[in-house]
Amino acid sequence: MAFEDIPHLPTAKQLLQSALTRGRKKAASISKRKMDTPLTLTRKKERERIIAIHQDIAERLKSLPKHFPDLDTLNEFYRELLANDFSLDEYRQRLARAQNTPRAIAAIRDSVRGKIEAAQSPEDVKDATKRFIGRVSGAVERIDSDLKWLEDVRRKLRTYPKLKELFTVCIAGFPNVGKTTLLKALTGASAEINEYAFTTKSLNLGYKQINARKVQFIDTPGTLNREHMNEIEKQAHLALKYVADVIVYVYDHTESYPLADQHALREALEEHGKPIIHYLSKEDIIPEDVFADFKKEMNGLSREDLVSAINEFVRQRN
Ligand SMILES: Nc1nc2c(ncn2[C@@H]2O[C@H](COP(=O)(O)OP(=O)(O)OP(=O)(O)O)[C@@H](O)[C@H]2O)c(=O)[nH]1
Ligand SMILES: [Mg+2]
Repeated sequence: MAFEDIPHLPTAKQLLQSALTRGRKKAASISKRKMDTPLTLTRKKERERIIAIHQDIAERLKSLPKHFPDLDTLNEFYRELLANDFSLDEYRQRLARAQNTPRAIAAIRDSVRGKIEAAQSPEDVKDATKRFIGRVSGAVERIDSDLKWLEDVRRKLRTYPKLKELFTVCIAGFPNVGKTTLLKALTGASAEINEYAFTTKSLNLGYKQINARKVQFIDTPGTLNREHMNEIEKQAHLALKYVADVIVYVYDHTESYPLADQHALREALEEHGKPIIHYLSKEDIIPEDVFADFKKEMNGLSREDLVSAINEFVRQRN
């Protein structure tokens, strides 16, 4: 999903200015031929002007559906994020309106063209062009709010995590348990690690080649608030729901959060119906027997065993 490639949208005023400039240049480029009378020369210039005006607007607006995501094929992760920020119906309507404007302007151009051909004086030809520009201005101004709205969408889309369509492992768990540290150890991704909770404020992504296949890792922020999720918690929730093929649930036996709570969050994650690997962090600072018990009782894995466990899921998928 290359949301960052969506071109900036002009305002109605900019769209019109650019088209008029192009029309003016085009008209100026038509030079008088020997046989031309003032009337035939004016006709030629105005004909070319209105064609250029339409073309300029069409070029800017017709590519919109190519750049803006098609809701029918958009990954559910992004569709739900978008639906959370904007009305999808409104999105469809506004996009369609902007996209259909060139067709409306082409119809105006064609009707004005007849008037240009029929005009009997250079003044009448220029009058026809003036009326054309008036009607085009109206059509463009009518989509001014659509363009502004779509520009807001474009800016928002750029802030969404740039996920790839790959086998995906989501790393989840309580705050401060070592999720980002694990991501970094596995993939070398650069991301902020701190000794305090809620360090991760956006989805951190990392990639690792596992068994000749590129695997995507998503480090989610500690998802604690399930009632009123903030933007990042929502992204994490949607990644777990729609993107994850496997969840690595990070347990921390050192301090902080009671184990019962850590179990409860893991159980809540089972709602997604994804395989969950139990991983125990901070192996280096917890007593050996605690680690051994975790391994036995929870079918828990150390970092060493983790990659081969993920590898097994990747292999099954192939
Ligand atoms: N000794 C030791 N410390 C660790 C290990 N993993 C993480 N830590 C420490 O635990 C703290 C939290 O690590 P993070 O990786 O930021 O934890 P997180 O789960 O991503 O935290 P949030 O993003 O806030 O949810 C940091 O001080 C890390 O250095 C580990 O395996 N061993
Ligand atoms: Mg983190």
